[in-house]
Amino acid sequence: MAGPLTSGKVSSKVNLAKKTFAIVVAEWNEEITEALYDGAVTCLKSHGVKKENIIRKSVPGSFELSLGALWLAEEKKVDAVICLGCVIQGDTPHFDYICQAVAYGITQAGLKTRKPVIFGVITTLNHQQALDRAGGKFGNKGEEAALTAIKMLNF
Ligand code: DLZ
Repeated sequence: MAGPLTSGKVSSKVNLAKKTFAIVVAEWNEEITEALYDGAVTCLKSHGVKKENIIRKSVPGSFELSLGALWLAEEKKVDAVICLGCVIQGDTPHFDYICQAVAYGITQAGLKTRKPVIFGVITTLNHQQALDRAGGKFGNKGEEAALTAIKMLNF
């Protein structure tokens, strides 16, 4: 099922050539998160964001996205932060703790800094579902996250 942000272009009232985006990428499930990153960068560039105004930082896992995002959002030059991660369910409740913590932490980073901090984290039951959302049959969540950041800057 598609949401309003599936893919494509949004018209921007703000001059995106003057905006700086920070992208935090989790290293866990790297194959997926790198595909999300590619989707986000392609989307930002296609909307006129300059390559030099896209900052990339890596964190070990999705749990660390919140703090990475907070640090970046606190930087004056950063206008929006996009968090990219992929949490795949295992045999233990670990999945639930990470998903809850990262959703809460990313929300807090945005509220504390009053900047858009976008939740581009795939939470799936298996690897195939993640592939489907990282450039597969359900689009690319990284691209959606980038579109969300652009929309929030136009709020
Ligand atoms: C430990 C862990 C596990 C089991 N699974 C994932 C995952 O599916 N996706 C992800 O991004 N990170 C995972 N991690 C790592 C945690 O996010 C975190 O990096 C560690 O618990 C250290 O704080």
